[in-house]
Amino acid sequence: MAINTENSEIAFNDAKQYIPGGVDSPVRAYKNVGRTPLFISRAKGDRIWDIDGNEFIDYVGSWGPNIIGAANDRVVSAVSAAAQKGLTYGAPTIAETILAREISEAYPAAERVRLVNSGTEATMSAIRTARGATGRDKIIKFRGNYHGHSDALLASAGSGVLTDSLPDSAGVPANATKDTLLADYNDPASVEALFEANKDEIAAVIVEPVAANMGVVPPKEGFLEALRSITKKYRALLIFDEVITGFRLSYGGAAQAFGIQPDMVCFGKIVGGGMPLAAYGGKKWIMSKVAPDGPVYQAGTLSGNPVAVAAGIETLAILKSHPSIYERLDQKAATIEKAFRDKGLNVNRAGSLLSVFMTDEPVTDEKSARTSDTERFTKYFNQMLDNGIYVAPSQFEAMFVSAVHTKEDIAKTCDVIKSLEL
Ligand code: HOZ
Repeated sequence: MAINTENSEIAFNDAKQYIPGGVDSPVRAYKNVGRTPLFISRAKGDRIWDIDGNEFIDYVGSWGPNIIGAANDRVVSAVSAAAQKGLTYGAPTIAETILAREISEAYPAAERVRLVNSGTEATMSAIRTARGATGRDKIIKFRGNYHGHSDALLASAGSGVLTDSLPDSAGVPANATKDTLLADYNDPASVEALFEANKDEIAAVIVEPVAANMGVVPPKEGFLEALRSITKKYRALLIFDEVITGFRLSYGGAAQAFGIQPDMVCFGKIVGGGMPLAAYGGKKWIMSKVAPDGPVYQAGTLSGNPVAVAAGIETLAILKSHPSIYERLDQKAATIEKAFRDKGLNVNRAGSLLSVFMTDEPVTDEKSARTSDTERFTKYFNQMLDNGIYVAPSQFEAMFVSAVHTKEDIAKTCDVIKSLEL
């Protein structure tokens, strides 16, 4: 039976009077799944509640940050303590060095780290730095990989653009993407061909080491290795966008999980512990090009914000002191994966990230992801939601398992999957 969403409906109508589409980020509008978005009143641990009092097991986890659940007590205390001392200074703090050192120690390629406010800022700044460091303008990105909404990276972007079937964004001048070359995910030959056709012109390849914005698409065996060797061969930089995978696939992200170190990396989500914080980093020689050491400009009033930094430090401390979290996340996600398979559904998984695809084709790239039957996905989504399981309202987003999902949560989720009528 459909849950009561009367209050959310009123709130949505009000929001639409002042906010485009009633939301501050498009996928939240539930446009593609044909129902009113749930307006949230609170979230704690493994649960989230809407303003009608409906309670859900939360597998969105704020789209990734909540790996240790929502509003972890230790993180909230750290945030409150920092807030008492001032919300923002616009001046350096010792805490920023502590967080940068922690990131650097977890991730060998991040010899120097700059803290910013969002994943979009991190990827945009990493690209600028890569161009500044190499003196080359062109970059390669993969169709269906999403790296935030900066102009140069909104070409064949996944995530919300894919969800709403937009070709690309209006308002992005052709000139802004003219140096963005597109390759196919999991297809090293398409990358090599671009390098051959653009000799000495390509600054960097940016990739989600596990794609998670066209649904979850793991790299095929050898794909990341090939990117590493092709970029070396053509003296270009390899940038891992670990906004989703960083501190999730392992403490050292996808780089550690797959044993490949890039030249540069972008973080977001978990690194900010639920606060607006992200980071980009790279080898010392590359990051030395960033102002004030070098000529690549990037700045921000709220960069290294003390409250956000406190949340990041505490979240990473919790993850680091509980290394078994990653194995348990894997087991829980594997149990859900099995439930989908037993139901005859097509599922991709990498650690605690999963996506069920409404297609019989193996999903390995954007083209195959697009074969999904989105109407069938809508049926799936509505039945999950109406049975208390909160998942992303899009075929092209991930399901996030957290450290605080209990055995009972997983069992209930599997029961709901078993009962689906698609
Ligand atoms: N498409 C974004 C995640 N990949 C959505 C983020 C949000 O709406 O908060």
